[in-house]
Amino acid sequence: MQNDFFTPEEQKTRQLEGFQNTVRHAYKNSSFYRRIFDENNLRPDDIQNLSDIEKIPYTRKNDLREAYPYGMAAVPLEQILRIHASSGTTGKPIVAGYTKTDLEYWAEGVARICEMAGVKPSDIAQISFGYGLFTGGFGLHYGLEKLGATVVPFSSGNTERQLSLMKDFNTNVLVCTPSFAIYMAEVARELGYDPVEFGLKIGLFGGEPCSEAMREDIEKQWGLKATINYGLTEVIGPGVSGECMQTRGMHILEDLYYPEVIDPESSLPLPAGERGELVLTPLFKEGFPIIRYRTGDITRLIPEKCPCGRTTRRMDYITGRSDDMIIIKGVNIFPSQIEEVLSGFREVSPHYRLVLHKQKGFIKDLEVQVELTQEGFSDSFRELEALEGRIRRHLRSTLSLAPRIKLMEPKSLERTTGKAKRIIESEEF
Ligand code: DLL
Repeated sequence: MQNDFFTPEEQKTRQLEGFQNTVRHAYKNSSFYRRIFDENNLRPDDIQNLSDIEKIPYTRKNDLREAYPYGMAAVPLEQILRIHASSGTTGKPIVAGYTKTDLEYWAEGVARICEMAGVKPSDIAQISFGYGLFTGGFGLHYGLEKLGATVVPFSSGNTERQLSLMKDFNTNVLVCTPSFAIYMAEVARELGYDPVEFGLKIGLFGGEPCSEAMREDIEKQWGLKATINYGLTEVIGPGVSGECMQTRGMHILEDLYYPEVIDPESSLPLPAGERGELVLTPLFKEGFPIIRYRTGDITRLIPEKCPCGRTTRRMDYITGRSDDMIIIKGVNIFPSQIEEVLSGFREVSPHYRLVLHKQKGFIKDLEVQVELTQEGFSDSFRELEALEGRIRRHLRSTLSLAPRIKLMEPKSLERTTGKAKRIIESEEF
């Protein structure tokens, strides 16, 4: 696992080599990239150093949708050993196919992410991500096995049984979305347990944003160290980046994934350290290679070195997706801004929902449904009204816009065992 300790020069040499190999392979074997290169008068030999990659156009989600199901393949289908897909909310799913070599790199990468987070071969890890077309379950599964940990492949759902097996099997690592970790703690309490009694040591959380408030909540409730990791189906699945035990940003496996950050509007590269849209190129992929993929995820690369000594750069937590931005009455809002304001109120739970009231396709109004905690709940109308007023004022000063607030009873918002769905659209006529 010395890969995380390369000097910057060694890192660059490896990245250039990986980039050139990927470009050569894609040009030769992918009809999609052959067309893109030809249209732009590019040849693989035009990539002589890392800055040359800016000559290559970005690949976007829509390109992958149009290529459904196998248009991105660069090997004969008999060499594809596994297929995953991400459903998204609209349109056709995005398909990813993996060769034997791709699966080996993937497992190796996820193993490195788990090791960075402090997981040891002697640990017992329960995987509560869905197994199936979603990459979360299988991705973490093979990575943890590669590391030598004991895997309990529970998959998602059936929360009470998850908890009872966790106790019986002496599980000490929990692998799931942060929102499911919160929900599991809630169910454990309802069953009369203090989650700390479960003896969990490390959480490997990913697949959706996790605010600092959520992390603190999870760590306090379970008495574990919560680490966050990141990835996406289009690029591989989980295992693109993950936190070391310093938990100050996610180390990107830079020998395997080449990161860039661009301005989502102008599409131009941003100076080091600035926040923008993350663009990724996996440097080893055979099955469905992808070059300069616009992830839609908003983050920044952290220029400072990590105290852990690894030389791989870290990416900051995702503050939103470029397509999550809500534009309402000309004001741009990211759901994470709302989450941050809400997390400052001890009367409200980490569960919230944003309802976009639309008229003729435009967002007319934003309603923030805020779930109260048991302590925040009150019989007094006046107290609730005062709380609502305080939340609205805080949101107005952060967003420059005052959304509608709807206080919800404790435990009334739907819980999920996978990724939380925070945004709902409602069309008004
Ligand atoms: O969610 C892969 C994954 C599974 C990563 C398990 C980590 C753990 P998709 O279903 O294709 O793949 O969704 C990818 O989820 O573009 C981000 O918007 C979001 N996402 C994933 N991890 C994080 C994270 C998997 N740590 C999309 N923080 C990505 C914020 C995340 N968002």
